[in-house]
Amino acid sequence: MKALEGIKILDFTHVQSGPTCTQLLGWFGADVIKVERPGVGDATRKQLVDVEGADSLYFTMLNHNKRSLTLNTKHETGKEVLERLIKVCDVLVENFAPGALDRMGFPWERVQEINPRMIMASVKGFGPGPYEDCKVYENVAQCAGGAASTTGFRDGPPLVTGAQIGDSGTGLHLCLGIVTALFQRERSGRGQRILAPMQDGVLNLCRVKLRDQQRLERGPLTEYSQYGEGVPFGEATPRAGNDSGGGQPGRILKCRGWESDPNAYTYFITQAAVWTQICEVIGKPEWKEDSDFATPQARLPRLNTVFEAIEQWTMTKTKFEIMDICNPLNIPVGPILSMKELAEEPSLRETGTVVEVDHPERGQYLTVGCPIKMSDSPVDVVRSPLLGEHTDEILCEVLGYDEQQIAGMREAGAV
Ligand code: CAO
Repeated sequence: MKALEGIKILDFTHVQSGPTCTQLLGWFGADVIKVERPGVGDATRKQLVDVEGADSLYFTMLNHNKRSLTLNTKHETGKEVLERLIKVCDVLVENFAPGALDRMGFPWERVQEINPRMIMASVKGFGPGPYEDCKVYENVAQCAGGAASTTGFRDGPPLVTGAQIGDSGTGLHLCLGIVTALFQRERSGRGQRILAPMQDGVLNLCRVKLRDQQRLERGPLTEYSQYGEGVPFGEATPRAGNDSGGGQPGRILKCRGWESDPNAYTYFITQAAVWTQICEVIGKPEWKEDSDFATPQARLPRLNTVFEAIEQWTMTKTKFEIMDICNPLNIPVGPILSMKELAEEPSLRETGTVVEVDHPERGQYLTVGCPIKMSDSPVDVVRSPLLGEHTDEILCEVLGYDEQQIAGMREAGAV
């Protein structure tokens, strides 16, 4: 038994944000029916292709544990099929451009009329307001949600991050909204509409930067490097390089091998509670008593000196040796792990976070499994469906069409 067993998801998602949400629902045990345009399918199937003729990794890695149904929702018969699907499904998830469902003839009011228990969940770039009609992709959301203006170094341009906080981050927000609405429906008997705008999701993840915006009105941000460097603050939360976001100063420092290995770095946090251990480890025992360095307050204007000394030590060790030395002393450090190192890490394979999947067109590939572990709802990662692989199965099992009817629909171009 899986947590969401028996829940049917009508999955109109494509590209990344929506598919990450419905993939999670599939991992939690829901029956995810991915609706795709006949002969075309999700555009990502054919984007960044690495094996000719096979679905791309972009598609396969975002669409596990789903069934694929091809359906032309602009065809009259296709619309009839869609109406029947709305009647029997619990959740409709979509991340079309604004207004696409309305143009298809299925606005929220109509969906609700067909099935009052339906939960209709949407990702859009922006919520109601000046930009609500815009099409939005990952980096646009990172820029419009405050992430880019606060990422990067002070003397450089705004930066986007490799973590897909606009797409996958919003998919997570949407997923939480869906399971919460399913819970509420247990008591109310009613469905509801859910909107997760990407701008809002990114801003939510940048909450601490809005915190700093308000702190800035009361004085300089003392934990930012620029404070110690005597650089005045402007009006908005600045970019802080690799400074730690919290009250415990931290930086990324070079480790042994940095000259040739772009990932020979460690994150190092000068946590106040373990300052004496840090002084011992880096060979600066005199700093324990020195009034310029003994307290967090005294260190704030001298963080460059502090981290330069720590880096002199980290450069003599590998990032893994630093972990081994610092962890027993409760000094928080983190090696900068490359994708190669993560892909090869045995413990991640054992927990199912990195999974090897077999695919009929492309053979074996690696993917990220479910990052949420539930003791009573284990996850089996099932390969992504081929385009329309389950069309007949779904039309027959879920909607009760017979072979002849399905053949007729196919001939008419509806499926
Ligand atoms: N049968 C018939 N038509 C279908 C169909 C089906 N099964 N599935 C989709 N279509 C149609 C849609 O109805 C739409 O038609 P209209 O333009 O006539 O209404 C058309 O296909 C294209 O859909 P779209 O506008 O959503 O797709 P796009 O490639 O032009 O835009 C994207 C892509 C992502 C920019 C846009 O969908 C969007 O802004 N989505 C919301 C924000 C979002 O999720 N962004 C993140 C994407 S991941 O980086």
